[in-house]
Amino acid sequence: MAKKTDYKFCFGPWNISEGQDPYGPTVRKPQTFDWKLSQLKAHGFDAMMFHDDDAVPDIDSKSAAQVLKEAKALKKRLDNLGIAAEMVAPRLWFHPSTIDGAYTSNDPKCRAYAIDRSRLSIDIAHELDTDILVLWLAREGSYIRESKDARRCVDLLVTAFDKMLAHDKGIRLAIEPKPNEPMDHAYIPTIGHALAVAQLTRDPKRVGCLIESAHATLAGLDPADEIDFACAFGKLWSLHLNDQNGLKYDQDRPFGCTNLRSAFDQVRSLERNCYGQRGEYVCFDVHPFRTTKEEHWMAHLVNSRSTFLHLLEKARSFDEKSAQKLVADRDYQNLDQMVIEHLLGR
Ligand code: GLO
Ligand code: MG
Repeated sequence: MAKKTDYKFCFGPWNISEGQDPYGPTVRKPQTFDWKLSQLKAHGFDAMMFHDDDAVPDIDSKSAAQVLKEAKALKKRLDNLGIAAEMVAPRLWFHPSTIDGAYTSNDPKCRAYAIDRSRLSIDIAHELDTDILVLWLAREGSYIRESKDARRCVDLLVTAFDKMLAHDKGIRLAIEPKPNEPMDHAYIPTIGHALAVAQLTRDPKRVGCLIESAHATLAGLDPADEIDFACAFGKLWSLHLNDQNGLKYDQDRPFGCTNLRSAFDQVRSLERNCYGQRGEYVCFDVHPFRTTKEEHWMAHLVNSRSTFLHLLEKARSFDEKSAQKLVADRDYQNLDQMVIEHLLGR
């Protein structure tokens, strides 16, 4: 029997969020970075994900030398605590230069800013000893079709990725697709798009993807099928598990919160693809409900991890033999019921 994976878990500092939404301010006082790190360890997580400016705050006001000095100091702190850095992601959606997109901005100066900042993020990743640069292409899309040339934007994305790949021979780019929000339409909405663009770059084997459950759902796709698709290419290098209740704003609900069966299918798919056996982490990109009190602030992360582990038990104890018999007999009706009863614990 194949060796069972011991999964490793992580989250990002932004997942301990303060409750701001477009209609109201924060409702919890910001926590210190040290508190977040201590919670991570205390609750059985192994690594943290970092935006470049989570690792080095106020990054745009600092020289490259200063940024790298601070990244080095952070690495020391992480080492002392036994915490790994899972990835670094350039936050290319806050700065005035990224208002009209980053790599696909119509303004060449803005595109240059985005590429420079991405190269600096790669250097931070290097200091933090991770070879994964996550690219959530937040503003690479349009509000109206006529504002950008979508054909040219594909070229601009490839140009940007090529510059990153050339900057560091060891870096791998993990594209995190999302179909909409903040844009009306994004240029890389699905894993298929991400892996197709990877083929146009100078080193396709260093361009892969990150799947977020909610983003797949927003694209009208099944997250488990997206996982299988990415794994068929050996390109699933990171993962943001969470949940999403239908086609509305990106909710980042706790894993399994809305569709337990879909969560079960995602875990099954991870298992059959041996996700994690090449060092990949299970990350939860989840946010607390706005109603959450400070004393319950870690619950959405702790619960997501616990649901994952319960579903892992369910995936491993699923009676595959009986299931295969039903498949052979094309008795999907009873296969369906078998899954339901298994999830109900009968
Ligand atoms: C937003 C994304 C975002 C990214 C994060 C890492 O919808 O899921 O949370 O995962 O910024 O780049
Ligand atoms: Mg995400």
